[in-house]
Order: sequence, then C-alpha cells, then structure tokens
Amino acid sequence: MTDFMQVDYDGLIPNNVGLNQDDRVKKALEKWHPGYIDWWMDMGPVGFQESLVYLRTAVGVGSNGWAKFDYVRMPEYKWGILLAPQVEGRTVPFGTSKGEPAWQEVPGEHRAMLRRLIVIQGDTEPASVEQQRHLGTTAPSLYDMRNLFQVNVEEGRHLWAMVYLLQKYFGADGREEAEELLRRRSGDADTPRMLGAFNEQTPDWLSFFMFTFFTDRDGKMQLEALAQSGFDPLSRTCRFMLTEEAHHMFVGETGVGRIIQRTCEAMRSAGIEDPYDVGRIRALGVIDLPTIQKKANLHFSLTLDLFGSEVSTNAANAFHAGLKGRYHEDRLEDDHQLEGQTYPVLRPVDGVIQAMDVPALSALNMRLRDDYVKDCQKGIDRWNRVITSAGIDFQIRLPHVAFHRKIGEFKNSLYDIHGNPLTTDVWSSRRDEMLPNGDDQAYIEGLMAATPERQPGKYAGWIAPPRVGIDNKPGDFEYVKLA
Ligand code: BYC
Ligand code: FE
Ligand code: FE
Repeated sequence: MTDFMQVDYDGLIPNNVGLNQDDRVKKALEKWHPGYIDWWMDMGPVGFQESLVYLRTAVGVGSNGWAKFDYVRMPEYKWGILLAPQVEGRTVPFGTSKGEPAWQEVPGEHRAMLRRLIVIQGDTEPASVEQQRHLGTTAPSLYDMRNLFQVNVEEGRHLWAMVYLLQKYFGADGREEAEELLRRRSGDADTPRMLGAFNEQTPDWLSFFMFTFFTDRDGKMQLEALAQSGFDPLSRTCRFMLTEEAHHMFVGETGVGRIIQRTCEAMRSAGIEDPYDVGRIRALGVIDLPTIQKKANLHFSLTLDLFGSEVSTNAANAFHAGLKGRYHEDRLEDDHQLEGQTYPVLRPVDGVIQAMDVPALSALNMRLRDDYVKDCQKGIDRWNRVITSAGIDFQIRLPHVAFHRKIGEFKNSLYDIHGNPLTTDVWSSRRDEMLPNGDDQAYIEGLMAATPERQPGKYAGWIAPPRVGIDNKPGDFEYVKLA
C-alpha cells in the first residue's frame, strides 16, 4: 500500500514509526535496549538461549504476509515497534469527546490516566515471560517448545510496544516508567508485578496452555478495548498486537485440546469409561479430565480478577475520557456515551447472587468480562467436542464467576463452582476437589519432568501431536535446533 506501512528492518530496532527521523526517541530506546537484553537473559527462558528457534518475526503490518519465519537465537530476535496503519480521518469513537479528530498527542487533562493504562498493559507482558521461564526443559516436543518461545518473544515485543509509547509521549516520567517495567518481577515480595494473576506461578505445561487460553484472552479483550482508544498511537499499537495475540490463544486452546484428546484416546484403549477413575487413568501416563477441569477453574478465576471491580469509577473515567472503549465499540450501535443507560451486574445480596442494574458507565469492567466469558465458552465447546466424540461422559465447564475471587463483588465471600455460598470450613474441606491440590500438582510435574521430548516429530505420551505444523511444516520438522 502506502509508504507508512514500510518497516525499516535494518537498524537495531525494526520499526514503522520513522525512528530514524526521531533522534530523541531513537536514542532513548537505544539506551533502554541493553537493560532489556539484561532482563531477557536474567528473567527470560532458562536455557535454550543459544538454540536456533524457528520463529516468526513481524516484518510488516499488511493484512497478509506480515511475518516471516526463520531460525533465530532468541536474544537476537528483532523486537520491533510496529503500528497498524493510520486510519484517515479517524475520530474519537466514544466518550465526551466523541467525534473530535483522534488525538495524535496525549490530551493533557488525561495524561495520568493514559500513562497508567499503558504502564499496566506493559507490566503484564514481561511478567508472563517471567512466569513461563522454567518451562523449556519439560517441553513435550520441539513443536511445543517453539510455540512457548514464540509466545515469549512476542510478549517481549509487546513490552517494547508500550515502552515506545512511554518514551515517545511521556517524557521524563515515561523514561522512568520504562525503567520500572524492567525492575518489577513476577512474584517478588518487594517489587511484584502490578496485577494479581501475573504474580502467580506457571509451574507446568497444562498451566501454560490454560494461561495462554484464559489469561492471554484477557490480553485480547483489554487490547481490543484499548484499540478503540481516541489516543491514536495506542489504538494503532494495540491493533497490531492483536494480530500476534491470536497465535497465543491458538497455542492455549490447541494445547489443552491435545492433552484432552490424548487422555480420551488412552482411556479408550485401556477400556476405562469412568473419567473419575483417576488412579487407573494416571497409571496410563495421561492427565485425567477432572484435574484438567480443576486447572481450568484456577486459571479462569485468576483471570476474571484481571477485569477489575465489576463496578468501577476508573473504568467509567477511562471511557468518558475516550481512552478505553468497549469490546467492538466500533460495531456497537448506540450513542457511545452511555449517559443514563444501565447494565446488569452480578452481586451478592444477603448471600444470594443477583443481577442488579447499575449505570452502564460504571459497569464497563463487568461488560468486558461478560464478553470475555462468552469468548472463553466457544473454546471450551471445542474441547468438549473432543470428549464427546471419544464417547466419554464428561464435559469441561466454566466455573461460576463468583468462584475463587480476590477482586470485585465476590472477594469477601466463598463460593463453590456453581456459585453456592460456602462457609470457611466447608470451603477448606472441599477446596481440593475444586482447585488443583498438592497431589495433582505433584503428579503433573512428575509426569512432565519424566517425559520431555527432544526428537523432531515425537511427542510426550500425555499430549497428542498437532494436526498441522507451524508455517505448514511437515510433522518431523526440527522446530528448535538445540545448541
Ligand atoms: N490485581 O476500579 P478497579 C495481557 C486495582 S493481560 C491488582 O476495580 P480498574 C497479557 C486497580 O489497579 C491485559 N490490582 O479496576 C496476558 C485499582 O488500583 P488503584 C492487561 C488490581 O482500574 C497474558 C484498584 O484495584 N491489560 O495483556 O477499572 C500474557 C481499583 O480498580 C486488579 C490491562 O489490564 C488486579 N487484578 O480495572 C501477557 C489494560 N484489578 O488505582 C499479557 C489496562 C484492579 O486504586 N488496565 N486492581 O491503585 C486496565 O484497564 C485496568 O487497570 C484494569 C483494572 C482492567 C486492570
Ligand atoms: Fe501480550
Ligand atoms: Fe499474549
């Protein structure tokens, strides 16, 4: 198409933002770069940094052919800054400034709020890399190892995307925030990452796949909401990040799906019909479906907390200001201002969970979460089709949104996966049937530690091979050339 879509791929920092004509930002980013590499070496994937990994690198922002695949050592990955093309004549799509030309500079009165949104978004990206850093050694195949590393380098690029916005548009405090993003650490007692779920562990591959299915999907929803922003550089950045995000959720959905498939196959060939016959199923070296359900319960509930409180003035302010919209704001048909409208929010009233209408502006987190739950359900339905076609009487279900919550309306009470209130005692006695317990975790980690697979085309016994290769490569393709 036109010139602005050209990516300058030659310099230290590939980009399509004209970095060569912007000395100040170029210097700032080049100064930030060594700290980023230090962070990657300290907190990125453990081992395999010298291995050649068959990675895709973004080299353009057109609708087809935006990436190229090649063998790359991870520390040499080209972490570029790529914005989706500017939309001619774009206006602020919602809020009190709706209809004004989209902002190309930070609107002064919204500076603090915008910076905060960008910093929180940026903080999650390296956090996820930190959480996943130990998984390489237990990879069930070179294919899966490659997918892990692909997700990791792209989350690194997403950090670059937010750091670019901070360096370009927020001056000295932007530089300070960019440094802080490299300083916080997932799970650290003194300098933790900002949001709860990003300080949890990702101790095994089932958790990794659940994380990319559930938590990267929060990433998708939040990026969709920020892609609607009236601040045009944020919108364009997020639009491009979303093209990468699709693969992360693909990794999660197909990863869990392949584990389920393998479990069902193993049960069938052993003639086991009862999915709760956990001892015999585990003896086959596969992961029983009830444990997969518990992992889903855990990661779904942790991720729901990332939507913030159901009723939130922060969310109302960000919408009012034209900074953060709704999912598919541009496809919704209403006034895009929401004054005087209402939205139903689930809340506990005298121990009973009820839907209550509240001002729509204050319920935007709830609304985004509702859209998220619907999106999750589609993937769950696909997992269940695998179980059904194997003739096994079991279905994976999303737990009730009140289950196991630390943020929002349900944080002060305990509920089971159906949304029934529980006393502390009952919760304690039933916790282990709803969330992965010590035995479950020990079984999974033991299994995965015992069966890493490094031969091209071979897979650990607890996961089925993928149906197609990455970049249409054949089944025995060597996705990682181990150093
Ligand atoms: N943990 O009004 P409230 C991704 C804080 S994932 C800790 O309820 P608000 C990715 C909140 O900060 C997407 N604190 O909520 C995925 C506030 O604190 P202050 C990441 C929390 O602000 C996988 C107070 O509670 N992007 O990209 O409307 C791999 C009251 O807040 C939490 C974004 O999240 C929590 N869970 O909504 C890699 C988008 N929740 O101000 C990457 C940007 C709330 O009182 N962020 N608090 O100190 C936002 O839009 C909003 O900040 C949130 C929270 C949706 C996160
Ligand atoms: Fe990301
Ligand atoms: Fe992601």
